[in-house]
Amino acid sequence: MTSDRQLLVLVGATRNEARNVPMVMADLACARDELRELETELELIVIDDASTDDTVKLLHAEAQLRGIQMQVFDGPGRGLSQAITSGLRLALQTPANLIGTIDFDGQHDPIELPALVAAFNTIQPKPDCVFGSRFLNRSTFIGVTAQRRILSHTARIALRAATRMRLPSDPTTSFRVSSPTMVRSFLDEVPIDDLGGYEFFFWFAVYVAATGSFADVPICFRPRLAGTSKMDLRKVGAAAATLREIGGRAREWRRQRLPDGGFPAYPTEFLDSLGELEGYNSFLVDSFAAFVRGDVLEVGAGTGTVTTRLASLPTVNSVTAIEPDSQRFEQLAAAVARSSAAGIVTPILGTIAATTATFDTVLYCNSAEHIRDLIPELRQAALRCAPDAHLVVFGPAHEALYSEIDRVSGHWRRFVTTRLGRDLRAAGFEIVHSQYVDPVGAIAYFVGGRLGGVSSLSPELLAIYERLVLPITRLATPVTRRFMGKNVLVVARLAR
Ligand SMILES: Nc1nc2c(ncn2[C@@H]2O[C@H](COP(=O)(O)OP(=O)(O)OP(=O)(O)O)[C@@H](O)[C@H]2O)c(=O)[nH]1
Ligand SMILES: [Mg+2]
Repeated sequence: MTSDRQLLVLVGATRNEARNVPMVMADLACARDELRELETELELIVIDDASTDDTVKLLHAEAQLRGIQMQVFDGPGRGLSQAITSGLRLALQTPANLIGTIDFDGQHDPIELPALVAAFNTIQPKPDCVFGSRFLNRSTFIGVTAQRRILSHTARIALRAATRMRLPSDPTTSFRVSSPTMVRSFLDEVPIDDLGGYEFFFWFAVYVAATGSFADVPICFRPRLAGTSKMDLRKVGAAAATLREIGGRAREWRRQRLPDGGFPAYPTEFLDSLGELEGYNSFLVDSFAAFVRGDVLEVGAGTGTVTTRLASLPTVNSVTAIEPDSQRFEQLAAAVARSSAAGIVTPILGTIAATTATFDTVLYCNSAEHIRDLIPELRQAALRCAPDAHLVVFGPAHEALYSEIDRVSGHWRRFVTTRLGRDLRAAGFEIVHSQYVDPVGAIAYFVGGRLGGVSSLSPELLAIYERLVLPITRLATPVTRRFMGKNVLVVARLAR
């Protein structure tokens, strides 16, 4: 291959598609010839998950017959998303200029590949991904049951609502061509190891929309030639359950691409007043006190409001309180010196890198949302966990509550429990406990912060919160702990 030609590596996944393979391969051979007109060579990577029919045998026979460059690998046997991501990892090891995906059930017409590639080559600004869309004016979407059509449209609408972003017109299509750079950055940045079913496809679509540019090309979607669909209700339910999470991640990915996250440079005052709320702080510490014991590392201790309370818990031997901001650290050191906990607490100016010791509890209380790259941080935290240690993360919940207060505070994100769980697993933990805390606070925060445009918490507001909201929210938290609250609490330990 001369250097002015480009290489398209096309990744497909198969499970019992023997009756479709001959025709798909015949069409791929035509596509290969057409692509040569665009100075593009085609190579295939197929990930097969233990097909019990002749899929693999036929793939090899057809590739040889038609002179198609192809490699077939055994998949991890954990569903389509994992099969595709393992194929993409292999594609990244080739000199590919373009990486595509296609179904092997005949629903995508390989003859349309040149149109996808041409769009990729010619559209300006250059897209990071071209999506083969079933929903454009010139698309056709035939041989598909009404239920499947409705499902695809519903997914599209739900994703738009969850992300509040302009997305590709068909974010669940699996017929696409992407730049290797975009594929690599997705695989590096996003914790995908436990994405199930078809989730990879819309996660990647949302990632592209949040971090890069895309183009839509109409396709003629065909009926499945033969065999059976592997889509089922359970997979649809699992995908729907990730909607809130992907919505939050989408906006975080976008924030991470703004200079300084789009946060204002001026410091914030209201955090300090929260520290004066006796009742609020007791409530907060009460919510996770059962998981705190032994030698405690508190990362992002702020001005020490939680630190001194931790030190007074009967289960705690010592507290190492780390704070990276020098002004807050001074207040922290002063608060510790003033308190009866002085002998138990060691304040340190810095980040988690400031200690190499191991602890029985590592706590992030309202600090994980300030850390831009959370998974690398959690991996650092894992290194500081004794074998049976608890990692406790308490932080703001629900992207729908993200308001000006979060922005001026420099919050990269608000959490959902599923998202923290996925990040923690990616960092080597397993989840012990997961819940939402403070539902009434969530409503107050939504009304004040999102609707009312309140951008700082005045002492009067805080006093009202403490007197009226806290007593009710203490009672209501057990009822709403599974789905709603102003905060999340997730406790993990090192995976065994
Ligand atoms: N390796 C692997 N391939 C899979 C798995 N599930 C589905 N596939 C393949 O992925 C492609 C798409 O699967 P389909 O079941 O047709 O999914 P779909 O096209 O979204 O759904 P339908 O419209 O119902 O056909 C086909 O080539 C399947 O063989 C899996 O678990 N492992
Ligand atoms: Mg299909």
